[in-house]
Amino acid sequence: MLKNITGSKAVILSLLEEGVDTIFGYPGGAIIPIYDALYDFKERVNHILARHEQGAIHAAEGYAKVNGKAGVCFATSGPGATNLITGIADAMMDSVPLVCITGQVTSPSLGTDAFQESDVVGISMPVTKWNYQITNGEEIPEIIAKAFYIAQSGRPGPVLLDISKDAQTQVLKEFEYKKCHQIRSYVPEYPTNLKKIDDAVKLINESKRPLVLLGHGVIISNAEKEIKDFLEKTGIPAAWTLLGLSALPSDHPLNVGMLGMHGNYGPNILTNKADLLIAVGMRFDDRVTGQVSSYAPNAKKIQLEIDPAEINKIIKVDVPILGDAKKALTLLTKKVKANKHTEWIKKFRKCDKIEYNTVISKSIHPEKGKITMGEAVRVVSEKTHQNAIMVTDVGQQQMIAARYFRFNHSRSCVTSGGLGTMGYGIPAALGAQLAAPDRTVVAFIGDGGFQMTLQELGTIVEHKLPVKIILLNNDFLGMVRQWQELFFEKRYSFTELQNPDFVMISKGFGMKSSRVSKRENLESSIQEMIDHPGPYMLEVKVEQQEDVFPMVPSGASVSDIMLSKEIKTEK
Ligand SMILES: Cc1ncc(C[n+]2csc(CCOP(=O)(O)OP(=O)(O)O)c2C)c(N)n1
Repeated sequence: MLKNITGSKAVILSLLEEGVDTIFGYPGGAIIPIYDALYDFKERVNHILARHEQGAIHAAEGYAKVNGKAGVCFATSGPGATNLITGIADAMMDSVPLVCITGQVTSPSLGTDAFQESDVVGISMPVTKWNYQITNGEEIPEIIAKAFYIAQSGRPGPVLLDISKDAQTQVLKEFEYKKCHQIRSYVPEYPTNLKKIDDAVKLINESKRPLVLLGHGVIISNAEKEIKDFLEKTGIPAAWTLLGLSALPSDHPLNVGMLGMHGNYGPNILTNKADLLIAVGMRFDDRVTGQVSSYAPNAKKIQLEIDPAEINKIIKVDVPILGDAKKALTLLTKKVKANKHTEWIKKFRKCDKIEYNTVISKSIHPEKGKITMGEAVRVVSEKTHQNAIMVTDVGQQQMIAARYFRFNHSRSCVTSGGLGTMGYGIPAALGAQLAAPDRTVVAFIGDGGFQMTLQELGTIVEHKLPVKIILLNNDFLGMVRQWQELFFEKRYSFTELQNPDFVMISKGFGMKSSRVSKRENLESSIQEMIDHPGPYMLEVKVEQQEDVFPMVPSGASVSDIMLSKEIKTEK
């Protein structure tokens, strides 16, 4: 037990007790004491000074998504704290464990509109899993222990601790750190109900056309092996949500592709032909279900879900199985009959052919015209042998990357799913690289999103992180332009961008960079980028008005998926 240490030192020691070795942050007046304490621990903690608090928090998210541990983020009060809010909301939507620590004005001045005072506890309340203000330094170890427990247990999420400046400078009588393993009235995980497992087994054994919907929960619960065992025993095809991407290798014979608005043709239309859906760690997001009233009308539904709030929230299910996906899958696999669904899987493969001929071949192997986003993604994927971590920003490039990048390993897709936060990609990529220093990290970024957080190129260069940034530049806010084209009579209201010289900007930060606009130079440019040992930004000038297809128009049924502007679904 230590005696007479400051609250600030207690913060750092508590983080060390939790095994934290990387912190993303940005200092300011109200958090100077904590930064001062950090100064003595520079050898043990790698503090990454972002160039904007939004950069720090998205980097912490990228870090957490790749290694599964909580990302840690520091910011000062007022504007520092409010700059974290988008990232906190993003982490809440995507179940990313974060512990954010903000400095706050001294406790006597709380509520007086003191300089740089903002009520960050109030502001972040709806977008945190838990938040708390510390005004008595003695609470620091216990509250930090709780923060890590809450952020990382059950359905993970972001926690914010707001620590007043006087609590940081307070001298604590004693400091002892005890990890938290339980909190009264907080149930992170329910034990698996064996009766429900039996009910599910019966439905699975009877089903002729079952489909697994594989979500982020599979990755969060480290259930990659368990889902594979389940699929291989039952012979059931599996489709994934955007955040479930990479849980199952792309080449697995039971992998039938992506669900949702820009997902694959087969899993979308066949959702409505299935007689059983088995949702594993996914929350029936509107981008996946399309019109709810016409969703999967012929299917019974089983839902494996850790968060009771997600059961029956959007889709009424026949058999809810609350608890950890890994445990439930193990039980299910033991009890289900071995099976094959050869004829049913053939239907998916038939759809794949239709999609390949109408959409995919044109997108990834175009013969003429400007470079397409799809072919750039394909080449990067091939040249990294499906082993890279793929990071994206938000928009067309995100959907194209999710559709065409291929994976051998789990935890290899880092993207902003629920909130769809432009500006996420560059900082998330730097966080991902810090979490996996030995892996190749490639980040696909649009020209709009690039300009939202490009300041983090400086952070990447400072830390010599060998991130490869592929800027897919169409000189448009592409995804919005696509909606304007399809649904607003081509009235391109404020979506064309007057862009800067991105190569010059990147070079200004000290990052090696180049531009490619001709198909014949694409492969060699990408190879050069990959061979470069340090950070690299490759600008690819792509077709300006390419659309992402297939597309389930917003609010339409998944059966109404469009293969192109002209081709509607043959039902
Ligand atoms: C912070 C934020 N603002 C606005 C949007 C709305 N939005 C979604 S996609 C998009 C266009 C993105 O354009 P760009 O970054 O160039 O990527 P592209 O779609 O062309 O690949 C916009 C504006 C958003 N998702 N996030």
